[in-house]
Amino acid sequence: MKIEVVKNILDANAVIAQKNKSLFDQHHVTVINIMSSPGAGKTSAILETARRLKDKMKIGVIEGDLASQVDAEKVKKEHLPVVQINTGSGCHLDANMISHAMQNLPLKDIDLLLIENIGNLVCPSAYILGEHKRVIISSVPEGDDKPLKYPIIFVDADAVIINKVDLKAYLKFDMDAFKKAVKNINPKISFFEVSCTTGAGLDEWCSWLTAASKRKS
Ligand SMILES: Nc1nc2c(ncn2[C@@H]2O[C@H](COP(=O)(O)OP(=O)(O)OP(=O)(O)O)[C@@H](O)[C@H]2O)c(=O)[nH]1
Ligand SMILES: [Mg+2]
Ligand SMILES: [Zn+2]
Repeated sequence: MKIEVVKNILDANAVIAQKNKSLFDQHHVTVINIMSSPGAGKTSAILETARRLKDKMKIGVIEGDLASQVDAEKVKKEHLPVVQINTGSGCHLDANMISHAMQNLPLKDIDLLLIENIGNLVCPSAYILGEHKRVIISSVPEGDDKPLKYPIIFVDADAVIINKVDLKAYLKFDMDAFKKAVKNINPKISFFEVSCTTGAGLDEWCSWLTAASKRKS
């Protein structure tokens, strides 16, 4: 019985996510759901991506955190439209939250919407939001064993950014072992080795994102 209740919640979420997606498609907005553990570099990646792509496309952001507007304020300084969602004790974003947040965004003026999910490698994977692509950010200090311990987050992802490669010299991180573990879960996933601090690898990531975006005609 308990399992049935959970299933109903996820079914209800999927219905709202589909409505969100229809609205995004109607406005030709490409939506990326960015998931990672706390501190892996979601906000840093959003800011660096926006700096590189803002002359090519109009970017909007939804920030998810339990509390505070810290991340939204950083995005606002880049002069991008942004909505902050505070979940209180909630450990993931869901489609209903996005449905409310998107009412406060100028969708007709946005080509690419970057959603920063709550820092968590578990349940964000179960809640689709209406996104077109799912991206995981892992980072060198977290260790190369995360795909073995938290496989679920990689199952439906389209790309993995491995951030903080500037710290490789100081930490043991076996890149081949990490990629092998991810490919065992999801063979089709794309990898980007980047540093949001030095800028390494960000152009390749931005090219992938540009190709993934459905541009407005
Ligand atoms: N050395 C190094 N530090 C980085 C890099 N990217 C981000 N950081 C640092 O890592 C910390 C966390 O980065 P954020 O971008 O805030 O991470 P986040 O995933 O948005 O964090 P939450 O929103 O709290 O989950 C900050 O101190 C960043 O400056 C990187 O490529 N190299
Ligand atoms: Mg953040
Ligand atoms: Zn959760």
